[in-house]
Amino acid sequence: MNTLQALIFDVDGTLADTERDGHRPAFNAAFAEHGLDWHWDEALYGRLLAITGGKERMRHYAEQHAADVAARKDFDDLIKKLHAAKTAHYVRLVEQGGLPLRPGIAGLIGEARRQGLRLAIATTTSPENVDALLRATLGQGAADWFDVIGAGDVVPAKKPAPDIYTWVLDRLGLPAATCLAIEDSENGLRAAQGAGLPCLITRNAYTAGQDFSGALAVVDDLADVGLNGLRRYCC
Ligand code: XBP
Ligand code: MG
Repeated sequence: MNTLQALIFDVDGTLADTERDGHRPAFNAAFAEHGLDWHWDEALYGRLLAITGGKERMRHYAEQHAADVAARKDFDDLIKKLHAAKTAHYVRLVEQGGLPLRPGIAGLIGEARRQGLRLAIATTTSPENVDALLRATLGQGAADWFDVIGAGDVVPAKKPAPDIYTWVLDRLGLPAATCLAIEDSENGLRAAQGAGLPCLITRNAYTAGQDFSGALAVVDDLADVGLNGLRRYCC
């Protein structure tokens, strides 16, 4: 039997409910700033979450709903500019304190640190966004609590590809079976499973109806689970 040595956290939807009131308004602000009449409402955004990665999501949307924009000669450049603007808006929203951690997350991280477990992050979102969220919620220097932070374009293929988890595991130097991935979405679960990781799901409003077959457990949040609860689920 393996002993649990590390927790690997997803960020969006897992550490905090960042999508509806963080990423979504930041995308909409970037569209307005660049003169696009695109508006992603809550329901549309929920469907678009199937495409992970902000640049990939905008590209997909344009190809499906705005062929004129997708056909522009400067389309690749436009996606880059939109994404830079979106990231700046998102970081500002996070710094204003509007995106708290989900219940149980701060307690779990504290307990894991006290018990000497290693911590890591495996996310599709951009590194600036992770830094801003950790700073705003856990305090200056909290990023240093994580031995490895795998984020954004460090791997070319985003979740549900396993690449980001494999990248993080390589740097942790631990066998997958001694780590636990904590995710909120089917795409995240498939990525973790592809890297051989046991995975626990904390679902949220956007992911509640997804297929979590193969997860160790599915919970609504981590408030009543704690580290002992996690140990019971795995390793
Ligand atoms: C998160 C994402 C990200 C964010 C946007 O997925 O899909 O694309 O919505 O971030 P996961 P960027 O939680 O499965 O990692 O715009 O920085 O890409
Ligand atoms: Mg997520």
